[in-house]
Parts: sequence; C-alpha cells; structure tokens
Amino acid sequence: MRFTLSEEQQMIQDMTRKFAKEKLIPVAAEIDKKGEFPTEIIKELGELGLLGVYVPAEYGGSDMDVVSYAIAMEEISRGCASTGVIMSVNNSLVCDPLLKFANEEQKNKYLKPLASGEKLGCFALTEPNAGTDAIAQKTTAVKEGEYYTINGSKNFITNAPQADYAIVFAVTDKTPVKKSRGISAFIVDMKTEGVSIGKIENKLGIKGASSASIIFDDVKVHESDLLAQEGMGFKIAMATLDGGRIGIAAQALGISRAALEEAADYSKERKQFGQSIASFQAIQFMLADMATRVEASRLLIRESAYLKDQKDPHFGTISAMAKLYAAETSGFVTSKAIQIFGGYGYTKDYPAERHFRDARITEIYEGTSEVQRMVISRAVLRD
Ligand code: COS
Repeated sequence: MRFTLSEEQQMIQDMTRKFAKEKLIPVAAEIDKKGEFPTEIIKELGELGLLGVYVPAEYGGSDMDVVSYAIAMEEISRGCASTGVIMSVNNSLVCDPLLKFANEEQKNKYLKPLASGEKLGCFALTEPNAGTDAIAQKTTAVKEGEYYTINGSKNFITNAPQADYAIVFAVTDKTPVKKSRGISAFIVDMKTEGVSIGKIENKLGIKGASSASIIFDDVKVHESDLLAQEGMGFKIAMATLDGGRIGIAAQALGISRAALEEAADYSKERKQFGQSIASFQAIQFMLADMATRVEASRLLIRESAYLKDQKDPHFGTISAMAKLYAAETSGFVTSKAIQIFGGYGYTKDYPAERHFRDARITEIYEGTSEVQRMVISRAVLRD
C-alpha cells in the first residue's frame, strides 16, 4: 500500500482543494443559512468530472480510482459538507451500482449522463419503517406483462427533489421465506407518472442537500429498467453501501479538517492572559488529539478505498471501520473546535457550530455507527 499519492491523485487533490478554497468555503455559510441546493456548484462539479470520479471514460466518468474519489470527497467536504454529500450520493450510491450491476444498455442510457453530471441521481432504499432494518421494505413492485407497477414510499432520500433518476428498492416476492431475496432494484426516471416528492425535511445540518420522501403511486417501470435480476435488490443495496461508507467517511473527514484548521488558526489569534491561547497546553493537547484522529481517519479511508480498487473482499469491513471512526471523530473534533472557539464557537458568527451540526449526520446516514459495529464484529467473529 502506498502512502504517497500518485501523480493523478495529487492532481485531483490540488484541483479539488483549489475549488473548495475559491468556490466553496466563501459560500458554505450562506448555503447553510438559506438551506438552498447549490445548483450552480453541482453543475461545476459535473464539469470537473467529480460526479463520476471512478467511472470509466466510456461511461462518462473521469476514469480515476477510488482513492482519488476519497481524496476529492475530503476536499470538497472540507469546503462545504452539503456539497460533499450530494457528490457522494451520485458517485457511490448511484453510479457505483450502475457500474457494477447494470447491463450495457442501461449503462449507456443512465450511467453516462449521471457520471458526466448531465443528470443527478438518488438512492431510494430507506422507508419510514425500514431504516437499519433494510429488509423490512414495504414498497412493492408487481409485474404484469412487460411492466412492474411500483407502490409505496421512501423517506430521508438525499437529492430526491433534484434527482433525474432514482435507484429504487421494492419487494417483488412477498413469500416470507424469501426475505432479502424478495427485494429487487429498479432504475426509475423521476418524471414518470405517479412519482412525487413528499415532505422535505428541515434538518439540523447539511442544509444545502435536500432530504425528502418520495411517493410511488402506481408507477409503471419497464422490465428493461430492472437492475440485475429479480431478487438481487438487497445484495445490490448492501454492496453499494459498503462503498458508500467510503464517501461518507471522507465527508466526515473533510468536516473534521475544516473544524481543526479553523480552530488552530483561531487559537493563534485569540489572546487571553496576554498571550495567544495556542500557547496554552490545554489548547495544544486538544489540537493534538484532534489532529491525530483526523490522520487516523484518513488512513482507514485510504486503506478501504485502496482495497476497493483492488477488489479485495475485506474492503467492506474496512470501509465500515473507516465510516465508524471518521464519523465519530468528526463528532469529537467539531465539539473540541467549539471548545477552542469558546463562547464565539457557540454563535453563528463563526463556522464551528455549522461543522458541529454537519458532522452529526455522518454517524447516522448510510448505516448508523451501530450498524458499522455490527458489520465489523460479524467479520471479527467470522474470521
Ligand atoms: N454485500 C453483498 N451482499 C450482502 C452484504 C454485502 N455487504 N451483506 C449482506 N449481504 C447479503 C447476504 O449474503 C445475504 O444473502 P443471502 O440471503 O443470499 O444469504 C443477505 O444479504 C442478507 O444478509 P444478512 O442475513 O447479513 O442480513 P441482515 O438482515 O442480518 O443484515 C444489517 C443486517 C443490519 C447488517 C443490514 O440490514 C444493514 O447493513 N442495514 C443497514 C442499512 C443501512 O445502512 N441503511 C441506511 C440507509 S441507506 S442510505
């Protein structure tokens, strides 16, 4: 495993760091305040090839590796965490399963425009009563002739109001013994009759990314839009989330970095007892703990991305560790950043409180920290 970046990885780091500095950091507070989807920024991400980072060029992507994707996710999220999750969903939860499970015709029709940024996608797995227990799907897809009719609702779906296409999971076989094998995945055009957006959540953080419910009311989907085979849906979802966890871990890392860098800068400016607070060991030790955990998060993320690139079967366990660790680290680091900013850190005049709010979701979406512990402990006990 390499600890230095390849020329290409260095290039994407430089490019995304510059983009974050010039285009994201100056507007991130405003995006958060208004709670507005950053349409123009997402368009620019598409033009920069950041919406399909590791998709081959023939399918509209940037043809890079997963490590490059993790690097880009860290930098973009360092600039704006809302932009980070929009990018992560399109790359990890939409392009990735299409790359892996779609047939040639589906790749040409859907993956190309999604990876090139012409279209945006969302991943519709979660339901009001099927979150961590993802098998408990209630949405159904009933086949008649060449069409499936989808009925049900999904919630907390990132990108739903803006998405052109959704990967939708639904029960195609209700036989109890089938359980996870009764679920199938479909590619659904969000303009199809019967698809509507329900409640848009008013969230604690990540306010520039929309999280909404989607209602499917007798939505007709042609059999050519079934992903892989009937009954493969749960496996597709689980395999997709294995990779998605790299994206969210990198998002959490980006948030941690923002909080750490800003707290370090502030500690050098802020004077108490006649000297900068950075000269006090209490502050130095906080910064040391924050920086160490940030570095450890990055190592786990890079390792899991590297293993995914190598198609190593252990990557799912390491990506669960990366997400668990990076998400909990972002909670720790953003909390310590507020401590260093003191009373000012608790106000909206400084970005520390935004990072604290943005970090919180990384322990919840795409598998809670408890789910990551389940996945990891199962591997420990199995091996
Ligand atoms: N990759 C591919 N297939 C997988 C897999 C993976 N990572 N993990 C499980 N599967 C397969 C299993 O092989 C099994 O297949 P068979 O029925 O053919 O044997 C099937 O999926 C069911 O697996 P399992 O019995 O392990 O399912 P569980 O109900 O025990 O899984 C957890 C429990 C909690 C681990 C799982 O439901 C999960 O990860 N839930 C979290 C979902 C989530 O992250 N939701 C967040 C919202 S999505 S943005």
